[in-house]
Amino acid sequence: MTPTQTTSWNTQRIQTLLDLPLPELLWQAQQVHRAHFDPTEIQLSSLLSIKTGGCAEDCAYCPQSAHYDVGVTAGKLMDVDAVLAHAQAAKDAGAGRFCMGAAWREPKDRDLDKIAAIVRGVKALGLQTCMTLGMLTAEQAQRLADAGLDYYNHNLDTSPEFYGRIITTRTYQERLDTLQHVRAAGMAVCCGGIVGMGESRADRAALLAELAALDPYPESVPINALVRVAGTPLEHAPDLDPFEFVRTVAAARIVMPRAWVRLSAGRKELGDGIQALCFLAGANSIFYGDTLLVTGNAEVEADRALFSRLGLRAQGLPPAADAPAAGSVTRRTIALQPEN
Ligand code: SAM
Ligand code: DTB
Ligand code: SF4
Repeated sequence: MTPTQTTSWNTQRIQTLLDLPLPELLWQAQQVHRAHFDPTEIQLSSLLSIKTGGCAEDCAYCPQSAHYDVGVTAGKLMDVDAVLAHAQAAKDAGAGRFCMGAAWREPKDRDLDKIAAIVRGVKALGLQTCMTLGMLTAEQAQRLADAGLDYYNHNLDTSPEFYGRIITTRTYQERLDTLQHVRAAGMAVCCGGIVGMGESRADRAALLAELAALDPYPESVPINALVRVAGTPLEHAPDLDPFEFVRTVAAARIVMPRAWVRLSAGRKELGDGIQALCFLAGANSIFYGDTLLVTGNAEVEADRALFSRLGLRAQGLPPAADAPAAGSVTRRTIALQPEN
């Protein structure tokens, strides 16, 4: 068994976690989080759409699908230098990882030379690299790994049972096959899903069970809150109870203890209070930068202010001069207990 594998989390057990009173669930998640991470450290990933719109797939949430009239103009794969300029700016703003997305069902082999040049260039800037380009064959995954790509993002999105309501142009099994090719090529896996598409709590439990059963489970788990984009079939999806999002984050932390659990799309709409609860629930990564792929993200200045108010710091940066270290907070709290 690999170090990051867990075998015992089935859908039923995860549903039991999700059903806990929120204080119980958060307490369990916090204990797991603190056993593996500094709870004040947050990993920052910045996103860039390197090929936008016109996608052949019919993912019901996605503004980049050619099936829906959203007003996104389809573009070509960006040139290497243009991507590197965005990557440098992300690095200058404090990001540690640069994630690049393409609105493809799958990359064409003829695109991979340029993709490899982009990976090499971004790495040379001193950033970790992640790409999400759709389905990969084993050979394509190997070419990306050979170029030095650190992470590949490919989401399961939702439970196997709910999946058919969201996407009809590719199967759940095809997603699992791509993840297997990414692993076999030696890259780290970034894989998560979307909350708020009208799925049930049982569906969220089943998604987390699928993720936890990957062997090993993903190093990085993006939890997206659906961004309801006008023109997509999910434009009028019912409002999500934000505490359901917090619960999903907490359960992800518990069932995948060493994963970086990322607050992803929809973070801005969650607001500061719910984001703070998510950090208490074990989230320790965010998408950082003013845009996601085609929709807006929380602004960089707002994130800096939030981190300062919460005493959080970006991974790799020292704590602010006036911030107490995580360990000293714990010790001070203990010292305040009445002595026997
Ligand atoms: N085309 C590639 C693919 O789907 O494999 C990569 C890009 S795709 C935009 C990456 C992920 O973004 C999707 O799997 C989905 O989880 C997330 N996503 C896309 N649109 C979203 C939305 N409106 N709200 C929340 N998450 C979204
Ligand atoms: C992921 O799980 N979320 C990111 C990233 N992986 C590529 C994408 C979010 C997209 C949100 C809608 C948009 O801007 O297109
Ligand atoms: Fe295409 Fe990816 Fe959007 Fe699906 S999520 S429509 S595959 S860009």
